[in-house]
Parts: sequence; C-alpha cells; structure tokens
Amino acid sequence: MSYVAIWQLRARFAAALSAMYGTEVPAYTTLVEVTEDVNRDHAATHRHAERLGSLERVTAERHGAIRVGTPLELADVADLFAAFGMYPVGFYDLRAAASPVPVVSTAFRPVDATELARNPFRVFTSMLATRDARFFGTDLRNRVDEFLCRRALFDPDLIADARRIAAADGCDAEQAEAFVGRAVAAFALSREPVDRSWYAELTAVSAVAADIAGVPTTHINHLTPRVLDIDDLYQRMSARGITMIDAIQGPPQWHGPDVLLRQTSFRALAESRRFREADSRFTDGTLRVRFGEVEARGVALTRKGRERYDAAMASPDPAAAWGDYFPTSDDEMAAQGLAYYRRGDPAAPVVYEDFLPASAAGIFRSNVDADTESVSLTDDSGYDIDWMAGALGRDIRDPYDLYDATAQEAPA
Ligand code: OOG
Ligand code: NI
Repeated sequence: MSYVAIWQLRARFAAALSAMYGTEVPAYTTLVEVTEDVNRDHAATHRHAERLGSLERVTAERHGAIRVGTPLELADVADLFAAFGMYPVGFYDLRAAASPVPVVSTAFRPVDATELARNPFRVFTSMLATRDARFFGTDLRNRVDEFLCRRALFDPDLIADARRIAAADGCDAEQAEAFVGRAVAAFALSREPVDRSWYAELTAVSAVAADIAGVPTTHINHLTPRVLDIDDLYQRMSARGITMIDAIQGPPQWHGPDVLLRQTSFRALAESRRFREADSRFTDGTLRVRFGEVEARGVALTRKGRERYDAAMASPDPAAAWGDYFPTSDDEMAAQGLAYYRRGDPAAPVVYEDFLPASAAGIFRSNVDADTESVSLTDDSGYDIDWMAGALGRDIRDPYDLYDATAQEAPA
C-alpha cells in the first residue's frame, strides 16, 4: 500500500476543508473562482508573476481561521495540525489591538521553505481569554469555563491517530483518506441548536466570545485564498454584486515592492441556525459570523523593515506617505536591509508567510454585528507567548528566525 507523506496529507486537508467550506458558504466558492480568474490573467500579463511562489502553490494556497475556548482544546489542535506538518509560529495578542478582541492567537503552518513550497496551508488559531478580567467577570468566567469543560471538540481517537501519524511521518493511503475526512469533519458547522440567551449574553462581551463559547462545537470561521492582484479582485467581486468590507487592510496599493500582507473580505453572511429559546421551544434564526476573506502576499520584512512599516501605517495618510518610508525597488529594499531576499539577491524575495494582527482585528471588527468596549481593569491573566507555548506543550517559532533561515538558502 502506498505511503502518504505529511505534506500530501496537508495538501489534501486544505483542499477538503476548502470543498466543505464552499458547500457551507456558497459565496466563498465565487470568491475562489474570481481569485482563480484574477491569478490566471495576472500570470498571463506579468513576467515575474511567480516570484513570490509558483502559480501552482498560489492556486492551492489557503489560510483558515479557527477559534477555541481552552488551553486543552488548543493542545488538541496542536497535535492534530502536527500530523499535517503545521507548527505554531508567532504569538498574536488581539486584546491589544485598536479594537480589542478577547483572544490570544498563534498560526499553525509549515516552517521550512521546501514544505511551504509544497503546500503552505496555515491556520490562524485563537483561544478565548476567559482569564482576562477586562472582558470576563468572575461569575461569567466560571460559567464559560464550565460550559467549555463539558464539551469535547475533538474525538480522542482522532488526536491519538494524529500523534501516531506525526511520529511516523505519514501514513498509508487508506488511513490517510479516513483521517483527513475525520479531521475536516471536526470543523464542520454544527446543526445543533444554539441557546439563544447564552449566545446573547456572550455577544454582549464580544461577538467572537459568542462564536467560541456560545456553541458546543468549533468550525472554520473563514478560509482565505491567495490572489496576485487584490485591487483587481476587489473590483471584480464588487462588480458581481458581492458586498465587500469597506477597504483593503494592510499596506496601500503602490508601485514599489509589495510587502507583508494585504487582505479584504466580503461581509459575513446571515446563515440559518436553529435556536433554543428561554421557554425551551426551538426556533429558526440566523447568525452572521462567517465570511470569505482574500489576501495578497508580499516580501517578508526584516525587523528594521517592520519598524518602518509600523511607522508608515501610523502616519495620517499611509498611502500618500508610503514613498517616505519605503524605496521603490527590490534592489534598494535589499540594500537597506528592509526585507528578506535569498542570499541578498533582489530577484529572490522571501514571501511573507504570517499574519498581521492589526489587519486581523480590522477584519474581525468589520464582520461582527456589534462590538463592546472592554472595561478598564488591569490584565493579570498572564497570557503571553510563554504561557501559550506551555499550553501547547511545544515551542512557538519566531517568524524572524524562520525568514533568516530561508534567506540563507540559495535562490530556488
Ligand atoms: C482570525 C482573524 C485573523 C487573518 O487573516 O488575519 C486572520 C479570526 O477572525 O478568528 O485570519
Ligand atoms: Ni484570515
């Protein structure tokens, strides 16, 4: 029986999640179609279209976002994703964003260049910050923790299989199909009724809190294809009558090298759900939490480049000021040590493989029905990167270390 390698499992997992999400959120399928059109047209008219990844890679490229409630759920996610060669990279604290969200996050992704080139699937994974008193009073926190303790997001057998597959560096073909199917099913939208008043109580804290702890299961929050020209994509989606969020998040459109990540999304759509009312009756209603996001990736910035980026974004009109912060060519970007290039070769940029918390919070913000301000208490929750590494039982890689390593490699 033929052997399926970890990267092949990852590619199948990404493809199968994408197929499932398309059946759940039909507008996502439109987004993927338009993305493919844009990418094909862009590749046909731009000589260097593949400088930040082969068309094959980019066509299959997705990131997902999931949200869990407890450190134990997070540890299960880490075990599950390790079977797909996806490991925690970076720590994001969205509680500190301009519009705070009560979660702390990491991204699970392949860490070396070869694996990324084979399939770069990554999943932004957030955990509800129930210990943070700025969002959760003691009584609510206890009830949330109790609710979360009673549920099991992942079948222990699935996690045990994941551990075995990770240790064996793959599995046989028959096992692969069943394993990927069960892993995907763990992220399907549940048909179970939502307790109306519990969901509403959590929504008063944050729509994200309700999405995490208001329901007994988890699901994909969004899945994001990669596009080579996001401005073109935005126009084509709008022309198809799909309502997009107001802006493209991240760096502005500009004639110099694309840096980091630009993202946009269509507005979250009302999805029908079943509710349990206070008098125990069941009713039909809708929730609006899941959306379709799309992103364009640019060159990875060094720490120095990132400081420039943050300064540029903090200026009153980033688009107008961009040229004051960044040079217009890869040669200059490389010469000034602002971005990563393999062996310093400006023709060989290292693509940004991570996320931007400010954009992430902007997307969260644009997609929730309501948001509440956190109260001004001090945070003694202790959530930080070391805390999260402990919860995961794994090191969390520093993205800069990974880019440094890739930049040492010869151009592909
Ligand atoms: C995750 C938001 C982060 C991105 O693209 O920056 C993210 C979430 O909404 O749970 O996916
Ligand atoms: Ni996203």
